[in-house]
Amino acid sequence: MVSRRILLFSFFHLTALALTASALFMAPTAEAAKIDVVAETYHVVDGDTIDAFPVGRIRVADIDTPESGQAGYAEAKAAMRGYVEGERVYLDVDEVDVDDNYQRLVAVVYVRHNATHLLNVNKALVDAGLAVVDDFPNEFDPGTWSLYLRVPGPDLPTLWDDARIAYTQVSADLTAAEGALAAAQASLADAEAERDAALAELERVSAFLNGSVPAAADVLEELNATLAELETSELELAATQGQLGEAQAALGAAEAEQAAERETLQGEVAGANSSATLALLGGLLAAAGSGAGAFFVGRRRR
Ligand SMILES: [Ca+2]
Ligand SMILES: [Ca+2]
Repeated sequence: MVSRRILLFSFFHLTALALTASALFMAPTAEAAKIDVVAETYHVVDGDTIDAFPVGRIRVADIDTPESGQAGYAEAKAAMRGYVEGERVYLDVDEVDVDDNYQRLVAVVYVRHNATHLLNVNKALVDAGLAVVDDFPNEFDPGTWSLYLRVPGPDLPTLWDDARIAYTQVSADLTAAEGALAAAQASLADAEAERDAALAELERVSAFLNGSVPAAADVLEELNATLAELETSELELAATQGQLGEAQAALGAAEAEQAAERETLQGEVAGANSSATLALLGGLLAAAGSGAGAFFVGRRRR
């Protein structure tokens, strides 16, 4: 949980600043102002390294105790456990660097000695010959350390409570941030699913278009062919209509000729008829003339 560790250190920086500011502002005593944060020790790593809640690993400032396997290691570690294990520790944090290259908080560690004073554990270990001074360039000057720091008991629990409240708030914020992160991840997953669906739809439409455009081209080609056929048919129709017109004209001419012929024939027939009628009339008249003569002759004989 890298983010949790970063937050924890951010929390520490802010808390240390806030508590330093409030301690300076309250200024219960000049010495109490040295205490930046209060923590609870839950593990002693060795003579100069401890773990405490809520600040995490602490490198005890400007002293060295023997490493594992070296003479004095066990004694130094046992002495540190005797001072701080399970105890509330009062930390003067290095305001120059705050933590070291291993992200350990650099601090002078105090424990409650009595109602009015804290014990400087760093100096106690040096004085007992369990640690040596190793004066790093930082806030602290081991030459000025006194074994006891005047910090009346009632002054510090408030700082501790502030730290605990602040830590609780940071934890709640962290939980909320983790919730928000989970929600954001869920939203991202939803968005990815929507994107995938959109891509699939796009692919489907593309496939459809790739299939249908050639099909549409085929249909267009067929339509063009049909149109060409229609144009040809129209030309043929026009030609046929022309021929039909000529045929009609020829028919009209033939009819006119026929009519003229018929008229001629009728004239001849009529002429022939009138000649015959005249001959008949002549005959009749001739007959009538002879009949009348005979009649008159007969009348005269009586
Ligand atoms: Ca400090
Ligand atoms: Ca120093």
